[in-house]
Amino acid sequence: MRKRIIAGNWKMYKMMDEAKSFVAEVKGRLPETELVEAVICPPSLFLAELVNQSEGTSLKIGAQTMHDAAEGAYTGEVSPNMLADLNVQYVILGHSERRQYFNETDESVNRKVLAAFANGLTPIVCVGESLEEREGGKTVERVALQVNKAFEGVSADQAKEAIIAYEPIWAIGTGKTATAEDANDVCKEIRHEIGKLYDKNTASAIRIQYGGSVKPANIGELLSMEHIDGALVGGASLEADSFVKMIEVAT
Ligand code: G2H
Repeated sequence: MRKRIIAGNWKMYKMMDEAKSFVAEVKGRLPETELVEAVICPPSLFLAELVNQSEGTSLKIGAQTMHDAAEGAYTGEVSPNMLADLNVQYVILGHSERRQYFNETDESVNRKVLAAFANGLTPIVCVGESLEEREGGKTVERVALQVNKAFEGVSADQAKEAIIAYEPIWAIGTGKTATAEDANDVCKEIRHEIGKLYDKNTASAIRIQYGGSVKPANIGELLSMEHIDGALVGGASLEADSFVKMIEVAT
């Protein structure tokens, strides 16, 4: 059985005090369970503080992006080994906002996925189609291509540990959610693609999240689907109550 994973993607929200209050509140309220992982991905400025604050609890901390190089003249960037050095465990890679506003491509996402594994970080690899691609019947083709490129050079053992987040771009921050059935259909195709790239064991081990306007009211239905193992949550992960509620529903 795959362990569920609910990850909050805070994007560029919160001040340090708010981030610390959130963790202080949430860490005491998370249900004791082996069935669900709870992850918060804050802005990189807060990572060190939140890793320290959540030490010894079940709350895990992830980054929202990183560079693929170990070091270098890359103004403004953080490296995979810097994240690993802080004991950050997860890193979101290839989020559609990174692809749209920061020129990330399937190739750069692949380099980052390889760098994440090389540094002991678990990548949350985001894939998803635009509204135009969905309406043109190109969803599966687009997502399959993203998966194939992202996993180039990744071993089966590594792939088993990876997380894929399926986020249809048209459902991000818009209040529109794909129906649970539609989301499940695409997650099933993603699993199928992993099966073709590797084998059945890898396909059944890899965890696939759905993302895009997930909230306490709809997470239960999404998680009831066979191929949806968790959620990548933006807006609804910013409030402690709502984040804890989603973990409770997942448990
Ligand atoms: C999609 C998601 C989190 P939201 O980007 O990655 O954000 O839940 O606000 O749609």
